[in-house]
Amino acid sequence: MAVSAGVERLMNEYNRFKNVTLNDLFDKDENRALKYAIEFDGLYYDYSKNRFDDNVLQALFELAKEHHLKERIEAMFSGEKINITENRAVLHTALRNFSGKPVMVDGVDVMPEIRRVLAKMKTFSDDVRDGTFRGATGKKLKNIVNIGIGGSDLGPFMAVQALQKYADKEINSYFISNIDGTACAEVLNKIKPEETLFIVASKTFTTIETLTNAKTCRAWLVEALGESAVKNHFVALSTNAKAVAEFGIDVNNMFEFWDFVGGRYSMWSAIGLSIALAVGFENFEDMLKGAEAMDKHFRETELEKNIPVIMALIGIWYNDYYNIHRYGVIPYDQYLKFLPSYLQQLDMESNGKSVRLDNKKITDYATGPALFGGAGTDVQHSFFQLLHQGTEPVPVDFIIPAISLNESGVHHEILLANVLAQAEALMKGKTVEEAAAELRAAGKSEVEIEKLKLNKSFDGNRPSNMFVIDKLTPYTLGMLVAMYEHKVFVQGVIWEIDSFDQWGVELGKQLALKILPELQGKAEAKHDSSTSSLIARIKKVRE
Ligand code: G6Q
Repeated sequence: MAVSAGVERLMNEYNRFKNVTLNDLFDKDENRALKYAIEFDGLYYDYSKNRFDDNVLQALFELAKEHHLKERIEAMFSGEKINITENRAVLHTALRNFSGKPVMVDGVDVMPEIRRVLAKMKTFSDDVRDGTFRGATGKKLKNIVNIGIGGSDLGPFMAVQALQKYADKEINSYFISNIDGTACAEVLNKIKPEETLFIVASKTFTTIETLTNAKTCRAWLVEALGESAVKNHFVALSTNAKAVAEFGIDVNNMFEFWDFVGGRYSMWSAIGLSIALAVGFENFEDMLKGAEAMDKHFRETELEKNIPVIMALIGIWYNDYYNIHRYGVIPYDQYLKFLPSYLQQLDMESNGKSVRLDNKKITDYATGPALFGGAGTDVQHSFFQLLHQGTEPVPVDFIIPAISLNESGVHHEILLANVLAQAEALMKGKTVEEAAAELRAAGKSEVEIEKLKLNKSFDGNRPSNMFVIDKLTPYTLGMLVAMYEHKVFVQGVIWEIDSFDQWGVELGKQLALKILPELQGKAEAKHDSSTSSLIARIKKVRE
């Protein structure tokens, strides 16, 4: 984002606007809430509690136009190789394309292959769930263990937790991701081999964590049931048939996807098999349909009414003009507890970059913020102190279903009251005078009031987005996730980075491969003195 006319205009807007508060904006315009809200397919997005006015918004839309956002959106959907450092198309949207229209990559329509794998996933998940496909001893497969990491874990894990209400209660879903042997051991301790299906989920089928965990699980199964049982108990999700065969999984038991599906964008592909097994293929398909609805909205709606575009531009406004490089996502829904960790990868692995598409180092603006979050109301009792009274504001997304999947007594009303209260409190704050008056009304002495009034005041003016979904369903989950995918994409376009590669994860992997034989005593450690002494210290304890 070199200093263009758009950037300059926004800098001027910032200088004009920076001291205007949210309270000022609401006092001035009683229609603000309705003016800055969008309703789409069961999703209500209220973005009025953000620090902008019409002029700021206009300048942000101009910035998007300056970056040819509409054309870039089209380029993504139509299969252009926009992941330039890996020379790949970016077509997670094709995985949820039910329009019947072709999607071309290198002159070939990818849709027939996508439909073929979806049909195979349907047959397989139906067969496992109804007991047509059984374990080697004839037992029903009731434990589903997904072995994968990063993009091959976080999406299915988050979705299976989110859709628990829709899951078959006879099926137990487990996820093994970490190389830490504890991850494997704790799952294997709970299950019986004859009732277990292992899904080895790895796009490349070279990832050390996944292959090591899969080997351990395979050995455990073979020890109990023999080599011939592998075909009934192991399937693979991958783009790499050769490596799957070498590992010892029949390629007939492999569900393919393709290099135009990025790891962290892959839960819509074969990587979603554990979701289909847990909740049934129809629900999995509904999730794809929800995402497709958001895709259509994103692709076809003018920028000014486009939910992911508005989210992205507001994020850019805080990140690059207010210099706030943090961002919170707080679902008020127990089922969405793991959405923030999923979004952490989506956002931070996509936009945590400092090299531009034109191959220049970024030195004069910030890209992706640090994202964190957790489920409300739990997190009100942990990090919300900082959100309310920390020295810097943290823009927050709140997500809440109007109707709970477990409406019982007053629980949901209390939950709803809390999310609305938090957003209001962050925005309005409490002046020192108000705090003093409250203390006075509570009978405190003037000395006590003096001592406490500042601590009990809140600056306010802290922005948030509010997303109200009617109810959490596979469809609304699909919509929400696709919405965040597109938000991340738009920000990448404006920051002029490749949101679809992840070179930043490589250096640590390389060094770990060097350190491993050193720890094992097979090679001599040659590092900086800190790393060398740590290796020596750990070796000594382990001996
Ligand atoms: C995601 C990343 C990364 C990847 C994992 C697992 O976009 O590429 O998180 O998903 O490293 O990779 P494999 O699926 O190849 O094992």
